[in-house]
Amino acid sequence: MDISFLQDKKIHIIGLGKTGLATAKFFQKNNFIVSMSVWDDDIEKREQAIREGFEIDDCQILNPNNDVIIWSPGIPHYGVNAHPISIRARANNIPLISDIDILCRALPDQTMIAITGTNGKSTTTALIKHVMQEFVDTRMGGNIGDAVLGLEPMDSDGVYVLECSSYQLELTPHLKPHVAILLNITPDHLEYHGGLDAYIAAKEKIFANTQNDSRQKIAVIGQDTTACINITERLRAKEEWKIIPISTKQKLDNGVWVNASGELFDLDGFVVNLNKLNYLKGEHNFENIAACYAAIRYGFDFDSNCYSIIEAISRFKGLPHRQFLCRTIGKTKFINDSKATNADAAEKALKTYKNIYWIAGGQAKNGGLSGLEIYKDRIKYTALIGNAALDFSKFLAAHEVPHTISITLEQAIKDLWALAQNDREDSVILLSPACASWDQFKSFEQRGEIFETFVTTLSETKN
Ligand code: UMA
Repeated sequence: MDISFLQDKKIHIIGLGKTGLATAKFFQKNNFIVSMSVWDDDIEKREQAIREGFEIDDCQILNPNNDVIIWSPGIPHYGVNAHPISIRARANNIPLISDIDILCRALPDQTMIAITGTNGKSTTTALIKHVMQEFVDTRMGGNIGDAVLGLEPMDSDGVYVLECSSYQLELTPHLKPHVAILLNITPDHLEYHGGLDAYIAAKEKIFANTQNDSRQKIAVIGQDTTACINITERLRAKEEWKIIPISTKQKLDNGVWVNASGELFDLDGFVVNLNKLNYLKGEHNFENIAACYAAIRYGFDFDSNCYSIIEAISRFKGLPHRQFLCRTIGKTKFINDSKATNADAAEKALKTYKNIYWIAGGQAKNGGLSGLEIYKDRIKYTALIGNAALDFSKFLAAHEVPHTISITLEQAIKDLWALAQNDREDSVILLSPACASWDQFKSFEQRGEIFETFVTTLSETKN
């Protein structure tokens, strides 16, 4: 990695979460090239930073000729909530940049795949990493959780797979991916961006620059949301990208699409029926698969055919806690969807499966289970846990959904397994709580891990 463009600069790292800490450690190792300070509004983080030998500076005085500010993506930097350091930076004409921007400048020739979208970007990123590593050395980072400057170095022929949030895209003017993927855009983070137009503009920045080399640049764009269709039109007019549209809602003559029966088509015709895959279920996952397939099939020239891509996709088990198939006993599948902390997220799981033994409850969100009653024919029985159990019980009773109040997760699994074992049809025991976890667990991750632990202890014999 060549960071000589930063020679003798003063780096200010703002925010000491995942991004800031990894970035600070990266520059600590390279302190012969740059000097550095850090800042976080949380005093405990500042004290910890001092113990680790970092200089603290809240950038009261800035030098436009010499200072570089690496900004953590979650810290507001415009509008009424703009952080004071961002205001001082703007007054001094110092741009705020992300850790990803440093990576892009330090590795100008490296192949990069960037992924964004409102929904599905983490699964798509992890899926692409899973498939790409069959063919080439690959690193994955960005919004998915691993800050990019903390990733292990690799050779110049390796590929970075970067999940980019709208926050990060605004801070990354040097992003020049060979393959850029925009899955979908629906309203999100509007308070941060100050409105839908600004959010869409941030997402569109994934296509702002193309790498100045001879390779064809590929833009994979979902056609199932209006904002993305409009972006496709704008991009077509510029003729810088080869556009591969994708859809799970409409037939596309020049793209990758999935029909109502789950059949995936590419530019040459039928490829595979995605319902045959063991792990990635549901229409939202079909969009993720279509994006991954399009990116690798049309963005790279590996010694592979479409079936080796599909074969690798078929082995991807999904992200932890997101409709993750953790065990199958006889005709029953156990699905950990602990990440479903609200009704919208639980809906994705309820519409994916049939004959569901459902675990719901926890710390309720506004609206509770409202809207999910339309899936009652798919739900065989529900076990309710946590603080929401009583209210949810009233809701389910009003909609004639059979249920019990199990209180704890362990009891819920026992209650449902006792019933599911006697079910002659294929069934799923689904943890998709539509609630936050904090009444009974530290996090949704812990809730999912405990679910999986209990499930592994179940015996295959009948009670
Ligand atoms: N802080 C301040 N002042 C403030 C606000 C925060 O000093 O006014 C400090 C906090 O005390 C904390 C740090 O800033 O120490 C947090 O910075 P951050 O919010 O940027 O979080 P990181 O831990 O650096 O994580 C970020 C992404 N978080 C956000 O964008 C909110 C992570 O995405 C990402 O995984 C990580 O960088 C590594 O790239 C998470 C996320 O929620 C998953 N993303 C949003 C989403 O997916 O919807 C965009």
